Amino acid sequence: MAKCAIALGSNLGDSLNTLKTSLAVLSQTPGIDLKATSSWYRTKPVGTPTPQPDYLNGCALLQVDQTPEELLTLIQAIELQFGRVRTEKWGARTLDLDLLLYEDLILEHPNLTIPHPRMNERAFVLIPLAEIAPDWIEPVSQKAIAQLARRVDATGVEKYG
Ligand code: A4P
Ligand code: MG
Repeated sequence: MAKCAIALGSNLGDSLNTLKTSLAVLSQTPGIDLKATSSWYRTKPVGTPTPQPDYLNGCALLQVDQTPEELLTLIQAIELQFGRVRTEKWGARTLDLDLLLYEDLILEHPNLTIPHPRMNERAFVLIPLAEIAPDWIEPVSQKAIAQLARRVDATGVEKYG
């Protein structure tokens, strides 16, 4: 099995319920073990072209039998199951699941980049990820997640609940 980290985000609908239920769906998928879940964070939207509600974000660690491509197909199917409609790029969404890390793999395909290309600048990814995988070395920067998390501005990222 391979170790893998994912990011979860939602800023439409009953976000907390959507995030929790999507994790339950993932953990019930054959070949996937849910190993750890971060706290949830309420975060200010980053880089969105138009104003949007705050997000709820978190991260999870999985052990998987699936390849990265199989995982991408799976998480996209789960996004659709939770009513995600893709309108504008970076639009508000009921559920966004991103593949962050897969072992120490570096992959650049037209539809799949691992590590996630924007994770190293994003406090809403690194702060939850550092809770559950502080020592994981991000293979592009060769830095530990805890170290990357210390470098980002955590303004607008608050623990939820
Ligand atoms: N894709 C390539 N690599 C990956 C990967 N590692 N994981 C492709 C998942 N998908 C990957 O994604 C667009 C395409 O990226 C997919 O078809 C897939 O083939 P999408 O989920 O359809 O669209 P998106 O999420 O709008 O675009 P993208 O580029 O994933 O956006 P981001 O980077 O996820 O940013 N602010 C806060 N506070 N919290 C957030 O969660 N999220 C975004 C979206 C912006 N600002 C945010 C948040
Ligand atoms: Mg996405």
